[in-house]
Amino acid sequence: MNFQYWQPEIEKMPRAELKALQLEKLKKEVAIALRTTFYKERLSKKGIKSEDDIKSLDDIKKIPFTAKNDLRDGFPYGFLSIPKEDVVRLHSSSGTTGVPTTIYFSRDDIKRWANYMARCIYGTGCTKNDVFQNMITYGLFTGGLGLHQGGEEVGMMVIPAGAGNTARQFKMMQDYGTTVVHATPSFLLHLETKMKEAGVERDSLFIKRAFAGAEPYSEDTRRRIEALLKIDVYNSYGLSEMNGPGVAFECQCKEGMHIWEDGYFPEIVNPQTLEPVKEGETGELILTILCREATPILRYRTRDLTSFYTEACPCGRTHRRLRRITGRSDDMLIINGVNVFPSQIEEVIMGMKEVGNNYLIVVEKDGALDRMTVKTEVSSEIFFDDARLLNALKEKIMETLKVSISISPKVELHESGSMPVSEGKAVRVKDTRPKDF
Ligand code: DLL
Repeated sequence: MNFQYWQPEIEKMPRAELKALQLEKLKKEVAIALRTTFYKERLSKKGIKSEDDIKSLDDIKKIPFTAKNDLRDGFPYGFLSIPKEDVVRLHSSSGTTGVPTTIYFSRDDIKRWANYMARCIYGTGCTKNDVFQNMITYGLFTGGLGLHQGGEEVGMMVIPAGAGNTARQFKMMQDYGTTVVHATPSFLLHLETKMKEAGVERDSLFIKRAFAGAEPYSEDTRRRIEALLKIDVYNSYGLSEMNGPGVAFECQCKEGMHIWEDGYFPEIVNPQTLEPVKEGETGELILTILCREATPILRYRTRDLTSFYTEACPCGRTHRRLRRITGRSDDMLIINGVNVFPSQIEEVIMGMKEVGNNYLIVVEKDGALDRMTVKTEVSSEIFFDDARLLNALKEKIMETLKVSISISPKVELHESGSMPVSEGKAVRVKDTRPKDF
C-alpha cells in the first residue's frame, strides 16, 4: 500500500520523542488551565500552582478528572482562558440537563483543529483532486465545520451539503462528481436504501470513500456499507469537548483509529475504580487536550469504552490506535448521531402538569435509521376521550422536546395508570437496536 502522511515528522515520530513533546505540551496546557476560574481553584487544591508542578507525564495523575457536569457548572465562561475578544468561534452540545457544554476557540485553535483533521483525511488516501460532500449537520454540532475545514486544508473541493435530503444528495454527487462523503453510518445505510428506491445507478456516481462516525457501529456494519456502496469506509472518532471530530481516525489499514497523541493525551481507566487498566484492556477513555488555548480541558471523562491495540500499525504511524467504541459508561443515547440523555426527556415531560407519572423511551431501528418514541401516561385529570386535547398535548410535548434535545421523537399518549409499572428499579429506556459488537 502507498501510505501518505500529512505531517510525517510528527505522525511517525519515535515514541520517546513523542512523549517528550507531550510533556512539553501538557505543561503548557496546565499553565493555560491555571488562567481559568475553574481549574485555578481545582488544581490549587491539589497543590498544582504552576506548570512546574508537572515534571513527568506520570504527574498527570495528580490532576483530578473533569466530568460533563463540571463543564455545565462552569457555564458559560468558567473554562475560558483567553480574553473574550480573542475568541473567534464557539461550538456547543447538549448537557445532561439542558445546560449546554460550550467550547471556545481562538483563531490558532481553529487552525490547529483543521490541521488534525487534514492529517486524518489525507491519511485515508484523499488528495486535493477529491470532491468532498459533507453530508452531516452543520451549525453548533462539530461534525459539519470540523470535517469541512480539514477538507479545505487538504485542498479538496468541499461541498457543505449538510445532513438529510437524499434526493438532493444524489443530485449533487452526480452534478459535481463527488468522490468522498462524510456521514453517520446510519445515514450511509439509509442512503443506500434510498438509492435503490430512487433508481440511482451506482455507475452514475464516483464515490470511493466515506468517513463515518459520531455514533457507534460495528465492523459488520462497516463491511455492509462498503459492499452495498462499493466504497472504503473509515471510522472517525471525536467529541465536542475535544474540539469535535479529528481526535482519532483510521488510516488506510482500516484497523483501529490512530489517536493524535501530540494533541490529545489518552488514558484508559476502569470506570468504577478510575485506576488505569493494563495496556490492551477495555476501559473508559480519558482525554486531556494538548492543542487548545481558549478552553483547556484536563483528564476529561469521555464515558466511551474502548482499548488500545498493542501492536504497531503497518502504516508506520507511531500514534497508538483505539479499537471501536463498544459502549458508554453512562446512559447517554445516540440517536442518528445526536446525543440525548434520558434525563433531558424526563425533565421536559415531567414538567408538564397534563402528563402522568409513568413513561418509557423506546429506541428502535426503522430501516437504517434510529427511531425514538416517547410513550407517556397522561394525568388522571385528563379525559382520555378528548381527541383534540390529546393531539394538542402531543404537539406541545413534541415541540418542547425538539427545543430541548434537537430531535423530534414520536410521542404516544396512554391513559393514566395503563402503562406497566416495573417492580424494582423503573426501566425508563428500552433500546432494541441490535448491538453486534
Ligand atoms: O459526535 C463529534 C464527531 C462528529 C465525531 C463527526 C465523528 C464524526 P459529540 O456530539 O460531542 O461529538 O458526541 C461525542 O459521540 O463521546 C461518542 O460517544 C460518540 N462517537 C463519536 N464518534 C464515534 C465513533 C461528535 N466513531 C460522542 N464511534 C462520543 C462510536 C462515537 N462513537
